[in-house]
Amino acid sequence: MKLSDLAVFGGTPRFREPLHVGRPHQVNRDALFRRLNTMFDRQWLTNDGPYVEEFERSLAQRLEVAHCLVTCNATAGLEILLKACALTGEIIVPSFTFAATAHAVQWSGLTPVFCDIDRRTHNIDPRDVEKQVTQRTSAILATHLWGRACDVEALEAIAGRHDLYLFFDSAQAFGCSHHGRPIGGFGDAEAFSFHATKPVTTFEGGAVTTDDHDLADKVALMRSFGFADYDEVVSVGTNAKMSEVGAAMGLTSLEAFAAVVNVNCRHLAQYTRDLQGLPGVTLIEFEAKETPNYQFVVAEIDAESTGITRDLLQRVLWAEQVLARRYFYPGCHRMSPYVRPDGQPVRTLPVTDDLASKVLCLPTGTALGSDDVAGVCEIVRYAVEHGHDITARAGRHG
Ligand code: T4K
Repeated sequence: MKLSDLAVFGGTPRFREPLHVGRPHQVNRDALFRRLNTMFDRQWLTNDGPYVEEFERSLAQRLEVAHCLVTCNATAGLEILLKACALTGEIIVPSFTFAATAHAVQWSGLTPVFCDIDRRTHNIDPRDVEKQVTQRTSAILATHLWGRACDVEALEAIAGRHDLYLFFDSAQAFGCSHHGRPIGGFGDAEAFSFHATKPVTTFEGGAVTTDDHDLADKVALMRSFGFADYDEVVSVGTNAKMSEVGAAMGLTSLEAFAAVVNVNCRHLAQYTRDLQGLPGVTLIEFEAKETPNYQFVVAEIDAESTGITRDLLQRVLWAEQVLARRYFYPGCHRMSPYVRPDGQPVRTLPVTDDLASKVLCLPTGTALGSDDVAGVCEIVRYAVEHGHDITARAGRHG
């Protein structure tokens, strides 16, 4: 292979069709259509229908939590949670997370206070969390990034010491565990996502899980206009219900979950093998004693060792139709709704900034075969082994 064979320099793209970081997983369509037929026969399409109830029961059992309340998406679930607890002032959140974590706080009229992360785990750093606690802080909202659990115990201790609510954004952590216990029952409550790209999907959807009976009652009311009964509104509320179509898909998708995790796990093992020994390319690892869902293949690209920046490597890959993603660049603290009027972040977050310039998520999921993974690895290996030459040539071509 020569440099000019790379699509970024005019060669033919390696893949005819784009490879996405995560396409929706296939489900058993016959099973789904059977459920939809039943739904039409029952003439019950939404508002706590039988599929929603069945899906909630299955989830609560699986997550070993007293209450599971499904919602139209995770973002709405988080917003309802914040509202249900009547929070005020500041909520401590990681910056290195999907924008929805911060948006749910800001959208609720609260102030997100961004925290730095631990370099090894990519999760919120409890030491920095404690430094950010003020008189105005009312909660910590921590993300289990990539499905790897936060330092739950340290966060619980901080929340306990300062009398704060503790929530987890578990949008990426369905099926994952912490010290062998399913994520879902930690803190005061957790919120999951069942977006189209998730290992369990309801097209759009989410869930709030909690062991707190009062909180569960409030969330249930608020996701359905505050209706306690017909004509009886007892709280403010919104419409964050999941439809029966979504829940039917969720139940069907749940049946495919183990197979999806197996495929993702196999892909990660292949990436790890094929990229082994490549200087400056590190894949994040998952603890074998936990139950990761392996939804993300996360590489850290160290430009000093590779001679090619993460961004240029991404350009090389995109040209080959490998749509690798810079999740979660640039970090919420640098996104325009959250910066100061002069465009600068309110706080500097050195670890977040460093990782936001290094992380590249590679394609995985059931839409990929092992030949696809091998092809992606060949491109990454070639690009890194010729990092300096590619950088020089890209510089000349702009
Ligand atoms: N908190 C955290 C920590 C989260 O990660 C998320 C969601 C949330 C909260 C909010 O959850 P929800 O309110 O959405 O339930 C995607 C997902 O849209 C988002 O749900 C997810 N996190 C995030 C990590 O990834 P984008 O901006 O990358 O979306 P998009 O459209 O580019 O999709 C990703 C890939 O999937 C693309 O390569 C295209 C492909 N795709 C997408 C869809 C929708 C398909 O092939 N088919 C499809 O139908 O955010």
